[in-house]
Amino acid sequence: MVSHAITRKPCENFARGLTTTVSSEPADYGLMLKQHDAYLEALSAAGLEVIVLDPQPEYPDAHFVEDTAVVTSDVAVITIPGADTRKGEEESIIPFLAEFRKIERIQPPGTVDGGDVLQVGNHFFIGISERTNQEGAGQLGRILQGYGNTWTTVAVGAGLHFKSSVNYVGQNTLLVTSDFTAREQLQGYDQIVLDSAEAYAANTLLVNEHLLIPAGYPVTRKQLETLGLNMIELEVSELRKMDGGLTCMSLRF
Ligand code: CIR
Repeated sequence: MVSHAITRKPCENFARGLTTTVSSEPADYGLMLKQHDAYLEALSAAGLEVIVLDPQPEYPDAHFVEDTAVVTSDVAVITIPGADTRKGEEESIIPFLAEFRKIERIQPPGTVDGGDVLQVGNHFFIGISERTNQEGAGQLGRILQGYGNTWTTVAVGAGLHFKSSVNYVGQNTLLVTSDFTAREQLQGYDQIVLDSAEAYAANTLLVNEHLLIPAGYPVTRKQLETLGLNMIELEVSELRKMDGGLTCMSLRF
């Protein structure tokens, strides 16, 4: 069970953040705030005390707080985000996490985005991606190991982050896109394999027996219903335009 979430209100210029998504409509701030508010409500409904930090206009991607830290029951590991425009976002999160956890830090030349790190019990999958390098993954893994955890790296071929493609939905089950099903590191878990037209729905977030899922993915919703969890569907149109997903907008611990 987790009890807290740290989030950050998106800033007005959030649409200047990084994105590879081609969209006919530019991202809309009013709608983004509405979707963000609904997300905060869903975290509260899952039993979390939600901390909302102020927007950071100098970092248009800063509401994707997940990328700035990896928080376990023992420690908060502050990352160095892999994208140049995001380096520095992690600094302002430190005092808030320091109230709850011992702080450790990734050191250069390591880079890690929290979006590449998936915790399943005391095991951590660390994706090697355009954002998370081998050096950063190794540093993170060794820190986590020092607190009694295990870890493996996984190559992220497609998609922004590991958790753009793979997430844990409880009951020893991973929700995975088809290109990850055969990965050696992911064997030993049951798998729910996403319909290829619904790959974005891989970014589903399990919080205390609640599943926050993106709206508009009916096949995935049906597949996930078999788990018997409380499902909360959330609109994500503006988030998606900026390559973001439901896990990205909070640090849960
Ligand atoms: C970026 O490209 O860094 C942001 N526009 C999206 C980050 C999404 N974060 C995540 O999946 N953890």
